[in-house]
Amino acid sequence: MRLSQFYLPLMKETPADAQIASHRLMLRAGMIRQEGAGIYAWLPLGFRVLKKIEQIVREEQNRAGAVEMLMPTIQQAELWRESGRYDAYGNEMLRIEDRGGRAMLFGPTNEEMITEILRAGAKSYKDLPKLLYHIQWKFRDEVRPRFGVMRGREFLMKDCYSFDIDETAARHSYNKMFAAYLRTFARMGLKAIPMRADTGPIGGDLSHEFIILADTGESAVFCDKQLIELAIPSKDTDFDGDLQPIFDRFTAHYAATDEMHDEKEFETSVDEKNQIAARGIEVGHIFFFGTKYSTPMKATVAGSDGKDIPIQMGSYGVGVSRLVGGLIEAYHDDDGCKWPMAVAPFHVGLINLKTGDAETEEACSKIYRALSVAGVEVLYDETKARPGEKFARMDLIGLPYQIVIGPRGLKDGKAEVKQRLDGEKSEVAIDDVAAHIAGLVHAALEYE
Ligand code: P5A
Repeated sequence: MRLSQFYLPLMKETPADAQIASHRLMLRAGMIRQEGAGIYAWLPLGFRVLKKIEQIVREEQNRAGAVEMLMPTIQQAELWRESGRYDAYGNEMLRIEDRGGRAMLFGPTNEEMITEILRAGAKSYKDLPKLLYHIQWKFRDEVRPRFGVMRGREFLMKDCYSFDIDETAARHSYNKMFAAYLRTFARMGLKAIPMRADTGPIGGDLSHEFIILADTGESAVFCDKQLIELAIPSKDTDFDGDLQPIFDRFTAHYAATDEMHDEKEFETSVDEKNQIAARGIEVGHIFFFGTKYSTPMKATVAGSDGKDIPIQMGSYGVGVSRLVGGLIEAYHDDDGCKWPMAVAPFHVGLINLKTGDAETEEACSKIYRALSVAGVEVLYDETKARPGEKFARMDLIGLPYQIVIGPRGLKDGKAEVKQRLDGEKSEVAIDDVAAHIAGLVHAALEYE
């Protein structure tokens, strides 16, 4: 992509209410634009990161055996009256009336709708188990939308729902999502720790929040340091096999959010040197709530003896849009973002130091084409801006590699390469630079 054709409206001054780094950087780097309280437009650069995150989430859901679908954002109040949540959900629900006076709402979550969908199609115990998910916008009229996309009112969530015949089978579904989440966040470069959590308006009594540690996080959390170093289940994990050992390994150490925290247990079960009392960002939350929805909504299947059995359910959420902010909190410095390769909006930034100079332009075009052919995503700065401005802009948007081409280097047959993550610079022969960088990019995109 040529920068002159892209839309990258950088901001010099950020609004005073942008209190945390990720919010400021997303505005400054032209990733989002605020369109209302807690409502954001995703500008091209931010949109690319959002889509990368979404795709990793999708791949890991599919690997775990979940099946993708898409439910609407607008729901009928009637469904929520069936479960009893229409009134219980309170002011966080955005209620709408259509022209016929029917009560509608913008979905804050989809337990009711998916239960209605499954109840219509699954009749026998042979139709279970099922794991269904979608990636769809939600609306919650939060009291205090803040920190940009971190706590928005409109936000993108992946929500998966499990349907099982009994509690043992439901636990297996829970474990599938538990393991899939460990993989999902690790692939993005995040250490997300599963913690015992409160279930709030979703319900049930088994629940884990996946938390990344960050000083700017909204949750107070307590855990054992050893959790940070545990090995993540690998690509060849058999999701139909026994996943209990994975669950057991990650729940053997103390980890709880504020609401579930037991100070006494924490102090007695965790070595003092391993005690972490910190703040964190909730990037995912999984729930097992049994028949909380299936009983009132009469979602049953016929068992092998012909008797009706209420379906055992769970739900599993990932904050896809929140993760964009969460990733910046984990990966930035004073100059800007430092994207891990897997979620970077482009893999490489190519800087032409002397736009208008025929030789420099030809060298850049050649590298640009070679990288594109090799499947590398390049943002090519061929604008007329001053070099200083180009460097600052590239640092701000934080692409993992920068290739800098100017007449001086060209004379020696050299390109300068900078790695954004550690700031390390090196010189590479101009004829080799495309292949060299393509190799590094492809290696960084590989995962376990
Ligand atoms: C699980 C899936 C649920 O809604 N129902 C379907 C269950 N869980 S949850 O914890 O309430 O939300 C799941 C994840 O969504 C993100 N999230 C938000 N992101 C941005 N702004 C918000 N206001 C917001 N609220 C929730 C979180 O990452 C949460 O873990």
